Amino acid sequence: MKTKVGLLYGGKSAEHKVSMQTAMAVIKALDLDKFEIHPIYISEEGQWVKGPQLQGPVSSVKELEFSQGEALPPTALAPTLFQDSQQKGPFDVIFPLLHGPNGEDGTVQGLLELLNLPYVGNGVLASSAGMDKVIMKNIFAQADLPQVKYVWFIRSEWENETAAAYDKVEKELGYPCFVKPANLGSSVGISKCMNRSELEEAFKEAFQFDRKIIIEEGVTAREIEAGVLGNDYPECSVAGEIVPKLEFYDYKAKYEDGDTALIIPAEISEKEYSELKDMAIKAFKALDCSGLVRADFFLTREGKLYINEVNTMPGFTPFSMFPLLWKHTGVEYPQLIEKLVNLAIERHAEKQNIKHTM
Ligand code: G1L
Repeated sequence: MKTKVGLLYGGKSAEHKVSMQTAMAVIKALDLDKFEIHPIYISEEGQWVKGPQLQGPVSSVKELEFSQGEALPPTALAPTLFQDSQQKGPFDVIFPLLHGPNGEDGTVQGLLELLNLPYVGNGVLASSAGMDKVIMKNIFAQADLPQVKYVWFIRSEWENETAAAYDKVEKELGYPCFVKPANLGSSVGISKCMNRSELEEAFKEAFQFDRKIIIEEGVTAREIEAGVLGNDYPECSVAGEIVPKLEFYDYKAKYEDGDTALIIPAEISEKEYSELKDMAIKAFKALDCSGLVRADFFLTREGKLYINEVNTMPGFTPFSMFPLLWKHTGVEYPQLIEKLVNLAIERHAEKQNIKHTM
């Protein structure tokens, strides 16, 4: 019997196109002798449309943008999409390729939990905690993971005591510092500040994107990343380095120009790698992750390693950091996808044994 994979992609977000491209790559990599592929497209308007089973790779994202059929909001469509008359799902596993406020923040994961369907990647808790930089960093702090200094504010605190907010940043962090919206997966609304007037501008900018912002101490450091894969016994990939061609890459550089170089494996010492690996796994466990995570670090010239953040839904084309890190570790893209599907099914099976009453 083939494993029926429901591929969920598109979505109401700035990353709609990235999701479409990623879906195309995943379809191409899935072994059709083992898997049936059932596409579920989420339009930019947020309508969910179930397409016909795919018989092979598609040559254009157009082929994945279904228009007719049952186009409804997910709540209305969920029963027809995910259940048949025997109350058994038509899919063995869902592969959610979604980013941003309605995909990787745990809401889609919550829908899949209610439908009792296995799904690839992180659960509700890790997905939502990982979307909020402040919550994530507070959890890391509690796990004694080294981090650069940070402070945060909600909009009303800043509005009511504006000068006090800037004073706090200057007293606790100083310059340079980075101001970021707490809740965005991407790098929009991020500024580097060298003085008070830049700080004031940066607060205004960041608060356009979120009601909560985080300010981080600026350190001069290399950016090193690693992939973590597994459930209860996660494993760490080799490390990779991101070398930005600009001093600090903004949204445009990172997502449009592709103006960064990836060096895999990163040229770091054995001792540095060993420390990084332990930290990546500790972060994975601290956030109660499952499936996968990309852990991002800063490494200073003095050899001090800080965890920056983890990404519960990292870039996932064959040319993205996470799949490339695993390729260099010995796991090719199709194999990586198969492992993730199996991890999803295992986690779901284990959960079925949990008692809910005495
Ligand atoms: F399902 C996985 F494996 F957990 C998974 C899901 C989503 C891995 C990576 C992603 N990434 C994305 O969906 C995206 C960053 C391409 C969003 Cl557009």
